[in-house]
Amino acid sequence: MTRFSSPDAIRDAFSKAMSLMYQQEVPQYRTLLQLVKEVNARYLQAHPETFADADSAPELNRLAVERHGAIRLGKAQELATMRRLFAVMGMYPVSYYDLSAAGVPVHATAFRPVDARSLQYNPFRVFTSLLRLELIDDDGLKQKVSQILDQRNIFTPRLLELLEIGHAQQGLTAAQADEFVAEALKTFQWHSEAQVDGATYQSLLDQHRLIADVVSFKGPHINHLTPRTLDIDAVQRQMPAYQIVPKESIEGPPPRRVPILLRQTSFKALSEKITFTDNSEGRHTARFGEIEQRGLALTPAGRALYDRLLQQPTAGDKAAGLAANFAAFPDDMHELRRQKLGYFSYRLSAGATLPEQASREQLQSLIDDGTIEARPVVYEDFLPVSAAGIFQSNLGSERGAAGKGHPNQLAFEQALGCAVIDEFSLYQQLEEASLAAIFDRP
Ligand code: OOG
Ligand code: NI
Repeated sequence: MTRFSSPDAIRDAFSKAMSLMYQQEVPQYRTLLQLVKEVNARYLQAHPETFADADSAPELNRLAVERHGAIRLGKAQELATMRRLFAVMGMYPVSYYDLSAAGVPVHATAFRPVDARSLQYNPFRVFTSLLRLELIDDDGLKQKVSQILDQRNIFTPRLLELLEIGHAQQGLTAAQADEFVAEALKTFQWHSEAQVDGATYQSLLDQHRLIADVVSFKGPHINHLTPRTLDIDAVQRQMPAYQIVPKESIEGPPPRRVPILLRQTSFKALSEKITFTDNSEGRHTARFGEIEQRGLALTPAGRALYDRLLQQPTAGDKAAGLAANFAAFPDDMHELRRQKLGYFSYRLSAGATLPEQASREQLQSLIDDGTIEARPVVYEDFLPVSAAGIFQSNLGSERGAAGKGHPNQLAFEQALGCAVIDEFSLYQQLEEASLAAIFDRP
């Protein structure tokens, strides 16, 4: 029997290689990593209870390796192959995100690990969006774009071979996995030589900056990487001291005692020199760095409340108004659980044994008497309104017209070649499995 590398190990190697590559390509990202590391260390010093459990080593490790990235694809076939590429690393498409509501002509999914152990090992995710040609209203340009994209191949021949080999063997050997990581990385790397001439670039840009970014290059360069911090307000405050220009405001919920979902901010995209096929030169603004703080995963009821409060008009100052609106969202672990607004994972407290006759109906009293502990399940996904804010802050002011769209999940899944996984069902399963491990005795 040949031994194969585990998908977790390949994902871990890939995410580390990607981070190294991006640190070289975008030195400000290296600075950002340093800042986040310092802020996290200070936070843990000030809050030693954070990962105080005996079994918290994996969580600390997770914090150190955790990040997400994003790419923007041009055509269905690219997305379908990307799905196979990510599957090798144990990453599957979760959730459908419609960005067209915010005037960004893409829809998206996030490829990520789905089971608890893989998430703990390395939760690397890639937000992957697909251009929606049908939202370009200029017919001539639309035709030109599809011609350019038709001719593009963003994967190396060897990578395609390795995908076939992996499929036939049902795995990759260690040597093949190394080669896979190196070949896959090439798809995500930056090319300063555009695959269009200067005039074409300009016409794409005039339609929408995003279209220029997707169509003008040989590959879907990784456009940002995002480490996870325990204190995003501190990172946001300190960025200028590190010569990093932060986005004006943090996306997502306001600061709270119990963090929920996801808060994100970024630094402004770099303006980079590029050369066109006619040898003329220009500048392109696409690549940036982002930071995020993750909190409790919300149930559909919690999410509905979040969405409602986020959309509520704010009085006066935006940040203060948002905080005032969110006063209606319980900010206490016990209350969040009692009102079933979030998902929790349960386990027996250290040294505790479950009474003989105990059943799920007694969950609350077993928590009250300290037999069982409830811990918040971390949100692993993304927020479309935040994502649109991140897109817009880095694409600069809107140019041209991107038709306001409507979601089209079916078309996205046809391009992908499968249905996306429902995020709520994953969190529900996690909670359920933790209860089953306590109560379903043989
Ligand atoms: C993706 C923006 C979405 C996030 O963290 O919400 C995203 C992009 O700009 O391509 O990464
Ligand atoms: Ni992001």
